[in-house]
Amino acid sequence: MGVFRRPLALSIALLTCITGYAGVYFYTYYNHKLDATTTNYLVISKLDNLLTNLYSLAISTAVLKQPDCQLTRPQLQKIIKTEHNPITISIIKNHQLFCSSDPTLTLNELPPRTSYYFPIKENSTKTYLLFWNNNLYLKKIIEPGKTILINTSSTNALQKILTLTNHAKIIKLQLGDVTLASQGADEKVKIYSKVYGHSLQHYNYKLTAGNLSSMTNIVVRHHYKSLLLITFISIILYISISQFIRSRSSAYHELKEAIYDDQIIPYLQPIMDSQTGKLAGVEVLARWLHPEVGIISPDAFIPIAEDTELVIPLTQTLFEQVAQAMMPYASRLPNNFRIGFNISHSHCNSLKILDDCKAFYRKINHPNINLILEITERYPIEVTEKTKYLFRELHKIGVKIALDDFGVGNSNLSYLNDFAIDYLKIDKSFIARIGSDALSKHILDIIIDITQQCKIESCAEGIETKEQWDYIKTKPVNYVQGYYFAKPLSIEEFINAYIIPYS
Ligand code: G
Ligand code: G
Ligand code: MN
Repeated sequence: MGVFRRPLALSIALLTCITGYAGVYFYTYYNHKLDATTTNYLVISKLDNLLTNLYSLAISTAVLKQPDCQLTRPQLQKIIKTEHNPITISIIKNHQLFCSSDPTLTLNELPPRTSYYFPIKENSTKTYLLFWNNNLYLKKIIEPGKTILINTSSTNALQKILTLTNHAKIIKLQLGDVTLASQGADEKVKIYSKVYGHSLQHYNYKLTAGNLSSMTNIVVRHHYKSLLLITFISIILYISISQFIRSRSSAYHELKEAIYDDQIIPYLQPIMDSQTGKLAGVEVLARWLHPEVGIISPDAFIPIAEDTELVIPLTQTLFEQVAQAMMPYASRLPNNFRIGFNISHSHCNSLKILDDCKAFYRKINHPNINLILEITERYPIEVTEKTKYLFRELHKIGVKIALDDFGVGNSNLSYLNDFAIDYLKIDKSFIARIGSDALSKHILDIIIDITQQCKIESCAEGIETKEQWDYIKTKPVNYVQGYYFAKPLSIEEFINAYIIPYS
């Protein structure tokens, strides 16, 4: 009972929170992956372009007839004329510079074997890219002892391509043993949400694109507002679910469990004959014996029962418990002993109460007992054919109908006729004002008058003082009830105080 309330609300709130976080994480992850893929393709196409360009320059140079440099140089210069980047093409013969597009160039030294060589095409042993003196060269061997060397000024050409996109992305280019990274990045740096790529033209390189910081880092840094919002929503959700469960289903379920767990028990308040002052009956008042809270007043749970169908089993259990407990003492009770049950207005729409009354009589099985149903006058009761039928049938089996709390509610005198009311219970608020103001006293006298005129029995509720009792004593009221005579008692207390001593 109640114990599962908090974990349930907490689980739902946590689930929402985790789902929200996961959603943001995967959204970010997916977006960055997509971004990295796009970057990769872009860079690959630029690299392929560059390499294809260099390669085709080499091919164009290889097909030239090279009788001497004088004739060859203009042709080389013509080849590079269309290039945007500063490019030099040189032809080397037997380790000597034979001819170069740049007439000022003196290439004394060929790139040593220790510089970074690697085949530009897969399975190609004749065309290399190489890094030498911070420059990038394409080296193509066209026949033994004859080489074409194309210089694209510097490695900046590559760096520029690698750095051309969104600077949050890191790109690493792997050419054989050499790794180049986009500007500002250490090539050993760890890359998160990686995407790998290869040349589309079968050049011999590998590319990685991704992010420098971890995904969690990016999510926290870029989406902290969403995370805060999700956390906030989860907290609100937790609070509202807890409240909702507490106020609604939990109260209902707790009461339902209590009814079937026999925690709802009857208390009996003695009702006295105003002539003799002796016990004439009892009013059954529900109490909830809560294992943790203790005794709970009906004001706290009767409204929940009245709003739901629980009022029916609740009343039923009181009927059964009272019948069961009083059965052994029925013959020792005073003649015409009145047992009054409070019946909700919502209960009057159901014929079930008729069966409950029959069952009660069957169980008690003694002519001494007079069953009374107290229907509060505080809420209007619908006068329908069904209710009229119900009250007729109740009368047939000897059940009396009392109008409870009379005078404070609708004071609907037509009920007296419609339901053939047998008994009026005068509300305690009129009794409480005895001796204080004349008007209330007057109203009280009028109500008593009505009962006289209509030949209806009456009971004055809530007598607490001798003064009140002395006043009522002088009036034609049949019964009295109140703390002055007795408080509501448990069945055991009632039997010990009112039955055992007199038998
Ligand atoms: O005994 P107490 O003053 O706590 O009762 C408070 C209110 O609860 C009273 O108006 C009384 O009529 C109502 N009440 C007590 N027991 C029952 C019951 O079994 N059924 C209904 N419908 N009302 C009850
Ligand atoms: O609505 P109904 O008349 O059923 O309510 C009866 C309620 O009045 C019971 O809950 C009972 O505890 C309470 N009651 C009984 N006698 C007295 C009394 O003398 N004074 C007050 N204040 N309440 C009383
Ligand atoms: Mn009552």
